Amino acid sequence: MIKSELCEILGIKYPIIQGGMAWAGTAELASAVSNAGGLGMLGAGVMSPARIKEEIKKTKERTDKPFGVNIYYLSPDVNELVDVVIEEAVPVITTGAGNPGKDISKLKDAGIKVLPVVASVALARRLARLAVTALIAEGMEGGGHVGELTTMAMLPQMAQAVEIPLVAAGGIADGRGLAAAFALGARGVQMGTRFLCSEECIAHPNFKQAVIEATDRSTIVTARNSGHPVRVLKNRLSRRFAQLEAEGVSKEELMKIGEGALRAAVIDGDVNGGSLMAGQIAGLIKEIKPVKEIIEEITADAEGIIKRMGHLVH
Ligand code: TUI
Repeated sequence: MIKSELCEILGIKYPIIQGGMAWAGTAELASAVSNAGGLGMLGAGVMSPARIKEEIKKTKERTDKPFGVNIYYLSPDVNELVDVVIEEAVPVITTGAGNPGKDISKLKDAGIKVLPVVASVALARRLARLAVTALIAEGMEGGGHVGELTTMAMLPQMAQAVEIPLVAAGGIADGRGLAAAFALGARGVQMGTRFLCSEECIAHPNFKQAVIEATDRSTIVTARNSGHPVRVLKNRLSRRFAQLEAEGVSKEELMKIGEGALRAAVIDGDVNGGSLMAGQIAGLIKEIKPVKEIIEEITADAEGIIKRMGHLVH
């Protein structure tokens, strides 16, 4: 069986964290992932603090296993969201799209495990000094808000720089990816796009179908000029987005369009006008499966791969 120290640290069976996807990371998905032995995550994303509180309550009703909340640091409600996770004694939080440094001691004092998403060695070093629980190194292969480095290039450099456990994210959706993550120095993986295409995820069937139909070159990064680049499936909106960017539309305006469009994709299934956030690995995903099957298949495949890799040593 595949296990690592991440399992002991988080109290989970398999070293797999579900990406805290905005709109799609609801109680339904998070509780399914936690019940299957991974770490389920609620995507606070652009949800209001009141809404996320409801999702936390729903998740607690559906699982007695650890779960977490992802706090998106570009959200205007970050401070309130931090208060909510403390009030609700959420076991784990991940953070994204910013530096959560100012909130670490408050969260740790409340007994919450903190796993910031980082996209550079510099931020990893700074947060390691604040003794966060672990770091999620998310490469630009991932969907949604991305940095500049690839998972492949970032992991070994981060593993060299810090001693705390690392979780690899971006470009991982199967046993090969999990095995590779261990080789790169990670102690586990975070996956978003794979779990988006699960039976339990509430994302609209049209969005899931668009991922199933995607190939290796179906995604692009938009809004690079705005300082908040976002990886999405190519469609009418992403082409319009690229045009607005070229015309110099402000980054606030682009963010606003992006937020409304993410809801349109996930909830309404608008595959033309919606923001279909998905990672480069979308082309590998060919079936919508139950969360438990996804997790068990990936861990069993990784186990086989790691065992067979032993044969390379003579
Ligand atoms: O947060 C994500 N991915 C997301 S959040 C999201 S919600 C959204 N909704 C509408 C428009 C745009 C987004 C969709 N996808 N991933 C975590 C992540 N964090 N990836 C990269 C980073 C990151 C980047 C820079 C983290 C820290 C950072 O710090 C800058 C620095 O100071 O080094």
